Amino acid sequence: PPAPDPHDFLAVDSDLSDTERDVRDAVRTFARRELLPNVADWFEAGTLPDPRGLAKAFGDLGVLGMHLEGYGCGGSGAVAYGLACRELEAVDSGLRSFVSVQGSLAMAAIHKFGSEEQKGEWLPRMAAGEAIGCFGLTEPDSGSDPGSMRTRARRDGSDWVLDGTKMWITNGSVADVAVVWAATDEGIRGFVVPAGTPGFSANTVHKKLSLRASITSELVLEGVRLPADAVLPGSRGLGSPLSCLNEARYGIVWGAAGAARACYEAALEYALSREQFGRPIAGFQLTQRKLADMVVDVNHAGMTALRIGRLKDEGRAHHNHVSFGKFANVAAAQRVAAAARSVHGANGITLEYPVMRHMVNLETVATYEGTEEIHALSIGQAVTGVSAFR
Ligand code: TGC
Ligand code: FAD
Repeated sequence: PPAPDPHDFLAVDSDLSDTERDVRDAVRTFARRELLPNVADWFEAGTLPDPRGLAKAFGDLGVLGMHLEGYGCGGSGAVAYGLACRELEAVDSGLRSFVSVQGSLAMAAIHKFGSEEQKGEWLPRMAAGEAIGCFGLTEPDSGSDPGSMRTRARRDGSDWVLDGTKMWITNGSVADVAVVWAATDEGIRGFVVPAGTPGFSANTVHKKLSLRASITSELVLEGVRLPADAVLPGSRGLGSPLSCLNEARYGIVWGAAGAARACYEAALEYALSREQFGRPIAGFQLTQRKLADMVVDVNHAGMTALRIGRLKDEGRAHHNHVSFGKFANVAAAQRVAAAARSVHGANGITLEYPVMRHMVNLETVATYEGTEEIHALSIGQAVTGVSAFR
């Protein structure tokens, strides 16, 4: 049998279909040509300089809402969507986030719970990247426990009036439309809030040390008056936003595998070319131990992602499978990024190499979409039958 390929040790990608491989190659080519040469500058600047151009480019590539059916969306399988996330996050977690928030959160909420009018109005434009969406669940005082949210929507005649604050909202200040979750007398419901609505404003969060090539915002809702048809009619209770989170968390399962792969590949290349004590540092046993640990983590993450993807394509992925994948793969990526950074020595602390950028991005990835602890508790509940959340 052929020797293992260092770039796909367990030949995980040989289990992909031709269609899946085509998606992988198209997104990889785009990401390496259009994103990779710029991402360090965007990260250093702490912003995305042209979010509308980026949205349009992602729309043209076909990755916005690519796993949703109809309304101009791609209708791809779960594995194909995961591969797109993997290739984007191999460049930067912030770029995968852009696609996750648009397709798996904002568009998925409208797709799952919206009326025909809402779907027809927003989904084709969002799939094309002509309209940017955001998803407002987290609040300053409600993060892991979104059920404690204070944002309220009350009826006033046939209108709805929303008051509250959302925090840490990706793309909030560049969005054309916000899907905002609010407590009502009928439980938590989702609302479609166009950006120009009086009383709605967004402030960009600055001084981030992680996910810098991404726009993060506070959303302020002060007496935002919306017509009766602004509510997502199918949304009822906390389970509605949580079901959208499953979609985005699934993308992170793959994305983290991509970030891990990028760090491992950078470390391997660096270790083979960097010489100390008269030979490449790849020849030292301690470096080889790091590379061995990395390649195991990268391949475990890849297999986990593909397994959960196949379950999802068969309609058998429970949300605790997704928790398993997010928990395992983000932790694996964090280990790989930290080890890869050390292999790079002083160069590893700069933006000339991708490793520390990935390492600090992964602090966000371990926090958003359910922290490491929340997913540990979900897995703990799944295996014991006992809830330890509260
Ligand atoms: P709990 O009583 O357990 O659940 C309430 C209802 O929801 C159901 N449920 C789920 N449904 C679908 N998917 C899931 N993952 C679900 N988890 C729970 C549950 O069965 C129940 O249904 P029902 O019919 O019985 O009412 O709720 P809890 O208040 O105890 O909270 C559970 C907990 C802690 C797991 C949940 O609140 C949680 O996941 N917290 C983490 C919050 C979070 O992940 N926030 C993410 C915000 S969005 C974001 O970060 C975007 S980042 C940008 C990017 O992705 O790039
Ligand atoms: P907290 O919930 O306050 O948690 C603090 C610590 O306490 C964590 O270690 C946590 O694990 C631990 N903890 C909490 N509860 C328990 C428990 N029961 N048992 C054990 N430990 C516990 N949100 C959105 O709605 N939309 C977005 O687009 C979005 N984008 C984001 C982008 C970025 C860059 C970041 C950093 C966050 C984003 N978020 C977004 C918010 C994100 O989902 C929350 O930060 C996350 O859910 C955690 O909430 P918190 O930060 O309030 O931490």
